[in-house]
Amino acid sequence: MTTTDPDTEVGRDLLRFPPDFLWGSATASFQIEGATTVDGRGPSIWDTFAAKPGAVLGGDTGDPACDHYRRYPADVELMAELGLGAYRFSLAWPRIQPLGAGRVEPRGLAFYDRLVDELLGKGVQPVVTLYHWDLPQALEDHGGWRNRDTAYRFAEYAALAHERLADRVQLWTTLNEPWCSAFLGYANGIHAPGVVDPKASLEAAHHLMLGHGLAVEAMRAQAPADHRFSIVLNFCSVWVDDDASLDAARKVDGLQNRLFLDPLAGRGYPEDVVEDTAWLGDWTSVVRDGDLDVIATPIDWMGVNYYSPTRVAVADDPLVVSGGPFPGLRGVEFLPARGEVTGFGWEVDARGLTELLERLQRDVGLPLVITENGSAFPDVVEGGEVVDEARTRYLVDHLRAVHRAIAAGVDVRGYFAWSLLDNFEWAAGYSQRFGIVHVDYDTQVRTVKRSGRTLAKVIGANAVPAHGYDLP
Ligand code: IFM
Repeated sequence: MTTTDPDTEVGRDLLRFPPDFLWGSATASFQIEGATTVDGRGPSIWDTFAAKPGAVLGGDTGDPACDHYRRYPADVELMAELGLGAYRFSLAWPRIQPLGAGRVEPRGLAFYDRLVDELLGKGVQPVVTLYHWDLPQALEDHGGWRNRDTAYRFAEYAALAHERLADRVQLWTTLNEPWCSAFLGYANGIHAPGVVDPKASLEAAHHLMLGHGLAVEAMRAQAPADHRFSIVLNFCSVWVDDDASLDAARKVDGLQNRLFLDPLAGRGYPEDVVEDTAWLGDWTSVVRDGDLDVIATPIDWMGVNYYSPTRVAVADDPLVVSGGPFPGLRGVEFLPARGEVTGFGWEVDARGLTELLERLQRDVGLPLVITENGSAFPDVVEGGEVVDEARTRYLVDHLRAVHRAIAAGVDVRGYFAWSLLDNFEWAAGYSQRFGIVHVDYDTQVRTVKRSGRTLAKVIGANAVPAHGYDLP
């Protein structure tokens, strides 16, 4: 590949990123905060779900997680030591509105005030996600995202949180991965609230997207001109071995990527996905006049979460229900991962990220930020160190993939490693470690892993090595 842009020039040893590239790491409230009953926080669907026997591996819960609610100053100090320019974190809606509507809990807002001030004091730019899955349980008691009303409650909450932090936070994300909230939460129920109702999961997806649009409208109406709004989607590159399987790839791409991308881009819900899922019943009856315009309200950037490619093939029986979280998916077989896999069994192949970014540049045309990318491996602390070679390779290989996309002309503005800290990995509890910083859950001691030190060097150089995994 040749490049003419000096900012992304391929040098002999280093692949340089654009000068104002945003380097950060990401977390989410329920995964790290702990303190789930402190300072008036209301219960979330994840508190309820984790309390159900068998729902979360090992019976793990959100307490104490990383005890970040109390230890945030030390964690911010760590970010500064790593040289992070930005930190992506989420607000816990039930800390701010314990019942999801009405009464606001001042101690919840005060926590995020303190966190934002601490970040700014250390020169780390806060990037706020409003919803990373911890829906107030009181809203779920009325149907959660299956209920249209939740979209309006979300917009109210977004507006009040934004108003409080607007003088210090410019970069905002509405939802993290609505695919997961809708389909893991309501289609196969492996995530909170644990509902198994595929048709309702598509209705939930619509209400999530409506909530996103309403929230952007509400925040934009009160925001200074320099505020930038976004949504974060979890995309996958869908790979097949033969042409006969291309239609299987279309179906998975439709439910994973286009169902969310197309309405944001003003194209409405993809007709083929609506047709593929029609046998579940007409979920589009929840789409009211004007909803699609609200969802397509302009945003300023798109958050991209990428972990792994997905391999599929056409199934022998076109009507066989594929199972899993994809509502209404038929005639598709999911193939096993190939080559290197992570602790979760996810295939490691950074080519999927370059391919995805190039596709998003064509399909969306917005500035892109990698808001999550990372890998889980079973780390050990030895002699006070964590030598996580596999995660370090994953990190550097994926950064090269990002660089390749930038060199090919894709407008990528930043990269956030998932995750700053090992944390509560949802249904897998604490069994999967994604952190660039190790957390000892007994002592809460943090140990920066080799991957964390590598990211710090990458940030310092604003470049990744062209070959190998070491930076001076
Ligand atoms: O830990 C999650 C995160 O909350 C959302 N994106 C994927 C990560 C790894 O599974």
